[in-house]
Amino acid sequence: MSAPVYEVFLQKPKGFYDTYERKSGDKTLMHYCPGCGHGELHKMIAESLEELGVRDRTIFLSPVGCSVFGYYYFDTGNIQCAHGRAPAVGTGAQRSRPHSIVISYQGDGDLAAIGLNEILQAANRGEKMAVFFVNNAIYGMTGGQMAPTTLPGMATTTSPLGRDVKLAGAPIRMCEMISTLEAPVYVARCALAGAKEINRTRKIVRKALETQAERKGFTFVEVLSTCPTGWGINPPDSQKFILEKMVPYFPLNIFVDKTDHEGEPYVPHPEPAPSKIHEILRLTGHEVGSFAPGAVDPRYMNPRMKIAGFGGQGVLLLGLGLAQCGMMEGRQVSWLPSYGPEMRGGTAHCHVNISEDEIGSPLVSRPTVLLSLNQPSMEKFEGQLVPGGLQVRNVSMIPAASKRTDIENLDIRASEIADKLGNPRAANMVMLGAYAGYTGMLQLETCLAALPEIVKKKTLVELNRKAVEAGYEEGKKARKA
Ligand SMILES: Cc1ncc(C[n+]2csc(CCOP(=O)(O)OP(=O)(O)O)c2C)c(N)n1
Ligand code: SF4
Repeated sequence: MSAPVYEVFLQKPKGFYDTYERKSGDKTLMHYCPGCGHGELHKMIAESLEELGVRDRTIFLSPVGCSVFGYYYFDTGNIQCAHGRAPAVGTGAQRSRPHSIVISYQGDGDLAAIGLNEILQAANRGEKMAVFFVNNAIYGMTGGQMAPTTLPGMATTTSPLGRDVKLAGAPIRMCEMISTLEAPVYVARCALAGAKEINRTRKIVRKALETQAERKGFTFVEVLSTCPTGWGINPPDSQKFILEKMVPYFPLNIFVDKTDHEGEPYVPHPEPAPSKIHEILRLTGHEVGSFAPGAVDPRYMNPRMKIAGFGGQGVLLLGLGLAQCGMMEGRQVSWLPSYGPEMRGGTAHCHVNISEDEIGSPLVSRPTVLLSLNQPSMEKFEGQLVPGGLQVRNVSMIPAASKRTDIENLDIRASEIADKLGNPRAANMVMLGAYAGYTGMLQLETCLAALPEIVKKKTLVELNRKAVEAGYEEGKKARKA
């Protein structure tokens, strides 16, 4: 008799990414402490999204708290929200993309303290979103301070003698509070402790997401969850703590279930919204530049740029100019300034994206192009350039050599060129021209046409025009060489 063959599959839910990019070492591990409830709840949500077939139209809102890195795990749309503000962000996301499933995932500090108003208002309006409220009776991420849900007498780092309800009030029961409102269609409390309750939690999670898929209204699921680290209790005993100490105060219940009605039909997004800027501009009757794709070396396409120098060098204006030119040539653009504390003499830098496609974030942390207007900027930022990236250096202000051997350096005596033209402060426009001439990413005509938009003083337009042209020639010469 042959032995039965068993095949055991242990695998991550498909709702998760294969690798978690935040980990430089083991990309398969989450960052949660052993025995933490967050990982378990994440898994239940990811499994349900896959089972319901709605992952591709789900937007996951990460809070501030231990679960802040939700966007590294959930293979969905992701938005990281300011502390407590996820229900407000979710309102915007749901209303602008009504075909989406919006998940607001929040801790007790996030939801019941700083974000208490947001959650009550969203619940009262009956926004179509699934809120998962992780109640671990503590501020986990910041080291175990008292939360609105900390139990009476429970010791935390800010209540070492135990919560005194005379001073701190009694713990807030969120489900009971939300249940008094008219709009919510499903309000439940469950627990991540013991096989029976964990199973029940899985069903409740699924029910909340199903209710969203059927577009029936606002759902609120409070999950009593372990924080072994913050509580100073080992994982098995943490589960006992939930069942013995938390449940008596926070009874497990389905408080509201009004899901027994027809939901709104799922209507897919009518048609893909135009994403290319020239399509959008054409809708408003504007014609845009005639940039010919293919004319630019692919290395220079869709640059993620950082532009840096000292305050007064026109660094932010240079960034604006690049973004303006990109837009006039029919690309998506973003510009994000970063100021030093001083108006003059301090450091300044900005982030610019010029892209054929929609831009996910205006922040550029790994630039493909760096425009360094002075030496401290080069020293500070050239390490961030991706290998093979391009640095345009204003060598009038950078005596030192670049330390990177795996990038391309374009050296331009921008301040001296501008000085000869009449004003060294036009060095920023020399840099713009040089970048355009070297890479071919922006046409000279576009740069010149953009000038009146970016240089507000009419008397300075002529000087800046000459600066752009001079820089462009320098850049083009270097390209040929
Ligand atoms: C506006 C703002 N205030 C305060 C903080 C500090 N902060 C970070 S996480 C956190 C509490 C998180 O606790 P909780 O929501 O219970 O989540 P947990 O870490 O327990 O999962 C606080 C107060 C912040 N990041 N932003
Ligand atoms: S501190 Fe608490 S909530 Fe945060 S990851 Fe660790 S166990 Fe989880």
